[in-house]
Amino acid sequence: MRPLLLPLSLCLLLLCCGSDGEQFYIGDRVIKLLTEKGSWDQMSIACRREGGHMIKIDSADLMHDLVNILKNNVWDKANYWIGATNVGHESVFRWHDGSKVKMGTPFWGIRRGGQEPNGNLETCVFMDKSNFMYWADALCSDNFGVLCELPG
Ligand SMILES: [Ca+2]
Repeated sequence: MRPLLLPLSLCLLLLCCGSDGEQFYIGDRVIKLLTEKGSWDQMSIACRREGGHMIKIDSADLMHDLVNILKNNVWDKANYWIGATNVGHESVFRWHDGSKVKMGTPFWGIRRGGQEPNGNLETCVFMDKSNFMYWADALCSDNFGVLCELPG
């Protein structure tokens, strides 16, 4: 029994506590996708636990490369929080460093004829699996995965 038990417990350990993330690189940026789900605040803490912060997507090139990687690895079947929020910033969305989030194409999605962000109460930003990973705002209490950026 013992030789069977050991691999079984190892499997359980991996299921329980093993890596639930995928790390990859875009240029010199180190990005980690966490598949565990939580609120925007919870996943912000999860990124800090990894030693980084929620990803800041400040260029169309980075957005393009990121969406390609998500699609090519079939990681585009889940929603992921990114580091943009307008909590405490009124109508302006900002990144963790206080810089302004770019609006419009090629970042934000368009749905039902309306441009995201579209919600007064929706103040946290995620990459939307149902809209080609373009961004949308959502209630910060929604449960999504997260994209973190780690120090290079
Ligand atoms: Ca929205």
